[in-house]
Amino acid sequence: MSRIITFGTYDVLHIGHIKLLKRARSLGSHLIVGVSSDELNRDKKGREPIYPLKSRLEIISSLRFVDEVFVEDSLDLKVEYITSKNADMLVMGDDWQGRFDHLKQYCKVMYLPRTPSISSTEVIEIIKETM
Ligand code: C2G
Repeated sequence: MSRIITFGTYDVLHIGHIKLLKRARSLGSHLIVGVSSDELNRDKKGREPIYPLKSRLEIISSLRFVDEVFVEDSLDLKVEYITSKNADMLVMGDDWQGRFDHLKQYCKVMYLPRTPSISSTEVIEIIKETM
């Protein structure tokens, strides 16, 4: 059965993350999540994650529909990650639509609709406003 791989920072976990991971897992029999390092998040989002890597790894690996986690150190190592994890399919939210099509020579690539109007950044803003 197929091994699914996906990547993300997964900071300040919210329903959009959960829905993506559940849908990804339902497409196969084993879900592997590459959790972005703190440094990679700084590069991607220009800020430190709220939850440090150790916490984000433990939170994601505690989800019953996640089978394996590892640290994603770079956006440019996907071929290495996909091959070393023997992934059959890469699944990402469609905010990444098209960005990983070049990986179709290594595995299937599927983009799933993002859950609307929620993001870690929005959650952080809402919390700040209610302080
Ligand atoms: N996501 C979603 N709906 C939201 C927010 C996020 O479906 N409302 C999805 C994203 O599309 C992504 C996953 O949840 O597939 C993780 O989101 P982030 O933690 O924001 O990850 P991102 O910064 O997109 O990092 O190598 C790829 C990058 O590491 C992805």
